[in-house]
Amino acid sequence: MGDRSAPSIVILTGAGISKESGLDTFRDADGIWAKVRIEDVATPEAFARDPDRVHEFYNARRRQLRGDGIAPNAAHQALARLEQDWPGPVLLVTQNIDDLHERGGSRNVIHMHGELQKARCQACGAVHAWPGDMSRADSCPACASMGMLRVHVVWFGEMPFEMDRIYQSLSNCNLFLSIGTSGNVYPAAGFVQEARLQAGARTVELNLEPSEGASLFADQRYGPATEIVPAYVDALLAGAPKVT
Ligand code: BV8
Repeated sequence: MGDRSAPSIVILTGAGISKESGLDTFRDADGIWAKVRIEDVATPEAFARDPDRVHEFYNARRRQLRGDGIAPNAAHQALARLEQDWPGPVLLVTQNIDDLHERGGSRNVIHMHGELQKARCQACGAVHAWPGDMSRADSCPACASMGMLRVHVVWFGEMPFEMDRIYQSLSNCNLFLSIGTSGNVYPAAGFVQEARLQAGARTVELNLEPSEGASLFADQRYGPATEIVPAYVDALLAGAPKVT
């Protein structure tokens, strides 16, 4: 793992990889955005307008994530195996705010849209592990300000995290894998172009169905993540397909 002369891989994941672990996606028929409006719960304006509603939305998702029966699946575990056994650098960039990649064994992970079980203080900027419910009655463990904590995620209209590191890795990777994402949300949906045009990388989409950007990928495999991801990782580790 990590021999810089060996081919490097960047992986982008979305909600589809956690679907078979029991977590809803966003845009599928039974998805989150079919139940609540983005404008009411996932924008800074929504939080300013009705913080209790936004806290409740994320408290419910946090309780579900920590609930029984929610665990990493074979797709999460396969990506951890790839990170462990691939001779070159492997970076996992996820749009997911759940912790199933880490619970599946992945270590080199960037949560570009943040993490559900973290709080950020809007007064001092400190970030805290926050496994429980969050409300306006909570004080910041660092500066003691009350009512200034928010969930440490990226809302629409906000800048995603670690964009420089992500673009740096995309601009010199040999293989770009996109897994379980619909390709609707930017800047993540633009990464395939970045990898192709900047690095001349091989680009592969692994998804249940063609995404918005399917035609931008050199290769596609369709099916449930728990089936197609372990199969693709095994083939990759067995030396095929060649990363040319
Ligand atoms: C920004 C955290 C400035 C919170 C999220 C350019 C053009 C148009 C619009 C824009 C643009 N640039 C910016 C915008 C605006 C906006 C945007 O993209 N809007 C969209 C709606 C048009 N983007 C932003 O506001 C971003 N910020 O742009 O800042 C900037 C610009 C340039 C460079 C730097 C900065 C911030 C967006 C982040 C918002 N926060 N999440 C939370 O979770 O509550 S987004 C959230 O939705 C997720 O994190 C994820 O990113 C996105 C959902 O996408 P997916 O994960 O793909 O999920 P989805 O349900 O859509 O699809 C699931 C897929 O899985 C499907 O394809 C399905 O077939 C598949 N699937 C299902 N089951 C399975 C499966 N696959 C395999 N196996 C299965 N079993």
